[in-house]
Amino acid sequence: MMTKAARLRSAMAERGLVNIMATHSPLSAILAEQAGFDGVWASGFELSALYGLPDMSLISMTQHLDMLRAVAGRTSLPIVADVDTGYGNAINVIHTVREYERAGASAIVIEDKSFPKVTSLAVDRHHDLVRIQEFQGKIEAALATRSDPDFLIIARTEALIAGLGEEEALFRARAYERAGADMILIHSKKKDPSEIESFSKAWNGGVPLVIVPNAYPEFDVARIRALGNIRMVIYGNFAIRAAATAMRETFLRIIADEGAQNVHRDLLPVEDVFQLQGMEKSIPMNGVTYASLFVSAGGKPCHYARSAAPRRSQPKPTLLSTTTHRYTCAAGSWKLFELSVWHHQPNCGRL
Ligand code: SPV
Ligand code: MG
Repeated sequence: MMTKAARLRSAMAERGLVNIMATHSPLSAILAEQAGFDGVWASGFELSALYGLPDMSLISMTQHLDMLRAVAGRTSLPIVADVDTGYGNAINVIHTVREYERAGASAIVIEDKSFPKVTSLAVDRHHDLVRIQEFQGKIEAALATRSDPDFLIIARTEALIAGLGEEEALFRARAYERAGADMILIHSKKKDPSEIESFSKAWNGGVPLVIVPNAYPEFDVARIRALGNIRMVIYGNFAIRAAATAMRETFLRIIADEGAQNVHRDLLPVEDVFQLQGMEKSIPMNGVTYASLFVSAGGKPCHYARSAAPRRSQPKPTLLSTTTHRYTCAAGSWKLFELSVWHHQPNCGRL
């Protein structure tokens, strides 16, 4: 059976370009899968924002891995993990690759900034890069550690982000390819795609490119495809921005309207959330739920009642819950009330 990493590689080979959506939670990954994305990006920026923190190496590897495991448990999509600088030197990278592969990632993106890093899109921030040889060592360590040969090691150069220019970006990208990187991620914070288009045209390496068009969103799939050497596009911060936009608007409307009487019409009905939670897989959502009440006095049955139960009792109904109450009269006699909730699911039978 093909691993998810192998699937991701063959999707790139067959379709020329894969679309990867940023994610910060299992829910956002489920929605990305339903929308038709080819994979999810376990984004450091998104997870930092989810914790209400800046993307400045404040989120630990453990926090990131915990979320990645939760995401892997709820989506069948391959996960491209944003491991920032690899949490330290080449030794840390070895540990990183082992842990991320084990947690369910299909690829890692490791960047040539020095630790601690600051988010690439911040304007007026200084970005330090590590020496080329040092970063080559990290790539080599990652390659030597992966157990699935299809697990992708993507080298990200921040040369344009650091203001070092295209020559340096190309020089670094070539060095990272020589170290064995499967793909090169070239990032830019310029508000138009000119730097990326120019880099892509100048790139004569043998491995394909990855881009993250956060700062230059007008760079659409048609324009990306036209360049011919970009195989992966990561929509890097769109999930958390979409979530924050929706929450802010909803919360403000509830305050302004003095209630949820208007805004609820524009929100997903709770039944849709049940579906996203996979509730129908664990609790019967169709069929008939009914209750039975059994009363006994002094140990002898004296009353039995049942709400609208189905006529046919096959297949057997499922007992969801039973609660028992003992009621003692002043004279000392007692009655036992037993309330049971049953579910009859005609097509699926028992849970
Ligand atoms: C992320 O999503 O964490 C990224 C992309 O690394 S960016 O924030 O644009 O640097
Ligand atoms: Mg990041």
